[in-house]
Amino acid sequence: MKQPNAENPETLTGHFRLGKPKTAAAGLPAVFQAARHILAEMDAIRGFKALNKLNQKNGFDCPGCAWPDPDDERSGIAEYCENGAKAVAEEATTKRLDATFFAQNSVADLAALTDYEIGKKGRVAQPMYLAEGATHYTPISWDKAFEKIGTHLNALSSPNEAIFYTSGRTSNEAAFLYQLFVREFGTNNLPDCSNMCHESSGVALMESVGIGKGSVTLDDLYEAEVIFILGQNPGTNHPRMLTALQKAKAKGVTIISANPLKETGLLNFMNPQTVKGMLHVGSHLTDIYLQVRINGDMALIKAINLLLLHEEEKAPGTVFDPAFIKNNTSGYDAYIAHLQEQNLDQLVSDCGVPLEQIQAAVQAMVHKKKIIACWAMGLTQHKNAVDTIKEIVNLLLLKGSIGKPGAGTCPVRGHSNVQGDRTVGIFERPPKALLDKIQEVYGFNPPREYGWDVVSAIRAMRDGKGKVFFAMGGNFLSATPDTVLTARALRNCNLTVHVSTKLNRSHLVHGREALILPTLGRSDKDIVNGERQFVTCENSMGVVQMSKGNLTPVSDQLLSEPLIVCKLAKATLKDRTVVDWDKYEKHYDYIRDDLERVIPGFDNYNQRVRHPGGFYLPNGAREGKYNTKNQKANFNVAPVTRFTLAADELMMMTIRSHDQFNTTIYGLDDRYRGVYQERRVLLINEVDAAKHRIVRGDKVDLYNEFGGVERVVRNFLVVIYDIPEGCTATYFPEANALVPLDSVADKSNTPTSKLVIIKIKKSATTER
Ligand SMILES: Nc1nc2c(c(=O)[nH]1)N[C@H]1C(S)=C(S)[C@@H](COP(=O)(O)OP(=O)(O)OC[C@H]3O[C@@H](n4cnc5c(=O)[nH]c(N)nc54)[C@H](O)[C@@H]3O)O[C@H]1N2
Ligand SMILES: Nc1nc2c(c(=O)[nH]1)N[C@H]1C(S)=C(S)[C@@H](COP(=O)(O)OP(=O)(O)OC[C@H]3O[C@@H](n4cnc5c(=O)[nH]c(N)nc54)[C@H](O)[C@@H]3O)O[C@H]1N2
Ligand code: SF4
Ligand SMILES: [Mo]
Repeated sequence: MKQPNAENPETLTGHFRLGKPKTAAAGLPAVFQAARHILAEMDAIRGFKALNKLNQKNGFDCPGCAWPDPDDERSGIAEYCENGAKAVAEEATTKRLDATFFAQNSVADLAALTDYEIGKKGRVAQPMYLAEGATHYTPISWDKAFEKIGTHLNALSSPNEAIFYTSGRTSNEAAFLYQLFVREFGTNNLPDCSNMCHESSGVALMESVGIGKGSVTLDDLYEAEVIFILGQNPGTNHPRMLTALQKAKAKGVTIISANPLKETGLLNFMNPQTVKGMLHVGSHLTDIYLQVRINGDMALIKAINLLLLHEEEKAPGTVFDPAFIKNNTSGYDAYIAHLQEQNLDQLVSDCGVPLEQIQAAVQAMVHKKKIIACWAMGLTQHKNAVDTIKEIVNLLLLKGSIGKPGAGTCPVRGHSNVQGDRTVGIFERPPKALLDKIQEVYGFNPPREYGWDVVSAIRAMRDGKGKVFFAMGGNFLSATPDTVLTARALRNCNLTVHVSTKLNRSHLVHGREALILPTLGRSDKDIVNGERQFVTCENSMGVVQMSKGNLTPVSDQLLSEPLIVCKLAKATLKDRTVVDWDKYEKHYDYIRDDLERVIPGFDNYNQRVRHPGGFYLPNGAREGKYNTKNQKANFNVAPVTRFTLAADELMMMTIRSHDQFNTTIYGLDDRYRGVYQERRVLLINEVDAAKHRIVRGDKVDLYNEFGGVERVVRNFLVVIYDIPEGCTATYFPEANALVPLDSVADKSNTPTSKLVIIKIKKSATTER
């Protein structure tokens, strides 16, 4: 085994413990955990101050996920969940990393720590610079830092040699200015975390229903008859979705879940904001649990659609919605012909769900016309992700379940403003209308050639074509696939720059020179010219709201993201720029005024966003208007992809534990799944374990040979788990070194992080 996973230390904690998976989510333990995480990072007064304004209409947007807040009344005590509190604890920590810290800790020493240990160090407190060949970061002034970046950028032989990444926490204001600067500089190289996340949803929905976002609002969930949740673990990743599901349940909705794991949060929920919940009385959530095989969703949905067709044939016009289909869709006949060619037994065997359970799901839907489909990474990070999502849309179209209350698409977004970033122009494949508008409003001609997404950016850096890497947030090294290759790519750059709140591994696996630019987080008070500013974010349901931090920043040397972009633009473009960056530096209202002129749907932005709760952006699919090429909602015909595994091969999905936010590791427990104090674990079915002659607690190495390259991660502890045969699970990012860069989704180019072929070998290494 040649390639050790050097960029991701393979140390075990030595404290691994297994418990029983939990049968109900939240309750008192959630409240306890929230408090514990807050108090570990700050004193009680700061903690109270932060939580008191979290998700309130006059407060700040949760830096966790993109789940929406209620439009109407909000709880004055706690409008957040355990993981929202953890996100705030992580960001609002009072631990600070200044020049002394970086003088005492070399880059190599820090890189040897686990992601958990790195993250717990604290907030970066001043701009830091790593010179070529240096072992330690040293302080640098903001002016010098911008000058250095400008010099590097201007020395490139083409603007297309620079890459400008965005993670999804960046506000609308910062993101809008960022894409404006990047395009005036001359490139569309704007990869973002979305490329690894919901890109497949965006591509599928755009082609199917004409908008790359979901169509439902929170209130639709309460009007739905059926909510179908696929490839999503809301109990951990969108915990307040459970509150919404509980409310929907009380109104009589049927919940169907499709997931290879019996996720606790989908089973039962003890709402910590109710007396019952605190007394450990839970609400049952999922009615029909379809424990589908990894990537079995296409076959599963097709089987459902086929059985629905059989019912429709028995009583025409009663199961499908003929009027909707006739007036709004295209491709119905071809799709029905395709369904009729399907072999039900084959579909059943492909998805791994017993026929009776599929029939139960069909019975739950057969006479219902208000269905909502929710999904996340379990659908998007697959080779056939775009077609699978279109198959879900096929189901909704057959039932006329879109463009009316209580029905529609609900791709549940990840980062708190990932949807907003795309809305305001962070896109490597910008639509012509956006570029035309920028030209009209600003007077410069933005580049028309498409830029690099995440996967192509890594290839470009590897091949020496991408030379300066700039990241607006995120942790590119750990979040991307093929960690060893990506490390090589980043090290190949002349300069890597990270605008960051916390220290992370991407600062430690760097280009020839590197910079860390420390920035304000959501919870931080942002004062410009003596006036307190707010920024705005768009949640998963298209609501734009203001977010106003209220905590004193840990250092007076932090700059807000909008100001960083303005100063970067001035230092780089100098008198080449036609944009009035000085104006934007004076007040964020000026940014919003101009954003409104470029991006549709933001009319009277400054006025409307000051309205408590914000405003909804226009959404064609929600209103029954399908802005596709043919102005129709399109059925899609795509086959079930089948692949055979060799006898020693298994499928692996890389998933999140309950104690992390992407590469930020809050803690070492995955409480709901009963895994404690260790992240290097392999969840495997007992039959597969027996086949591989491994038992609980054994230490194994995982490897594969995709494209003739051997990839390996060492020291994973075996956990026997209720997961379908042939399927295994590990945590992201520990297993990312196994995800091949060239294994991507068709059309969306998203890494296939939910289906990696692996082999297992007992570890020869001793624990370090
Ligand atoms: N606390 C917390 N919240 C988060 C995040 C976090 O890391 N921590 N991350 C945020 C981000 S950026 C995102 S994108 C979201 C992610 O939210 P999720 O998509 O819920 O996150 P994952 O852990 O990747 O889980 C995917 C789920 O899909 C299932 N799954 C895997 N493969 C398949 C499959 O082939 N078919 C089906 N049907 N299911 C499958 C897994 O068992 C798991 O339950 O959460 C956001 N919110
Ligand atoms: N194998 C595998 N890989 C995956 C996934 C998977 O499921 N499996 N999921 C993918 C998904 S869905 C996503 S979205 C990506 C996530 O990819 P990223 O968005 O790149 O990663 P994060 O871990 O969210 O980034 C965390 C870092 O962001 C910085 N940060 C936090 N808040 C702020 C802020 O307000 N401003 C700035 N400037 N910086 C901030 C901190 O320094 C922190 O260390 O990972 C992807 N990678
Ligand atoms: S559900 Fe998401 S946005 Fe809401 S409080 Fe929890 S982490 Fe924050
Ligand atoms: Mo994501």
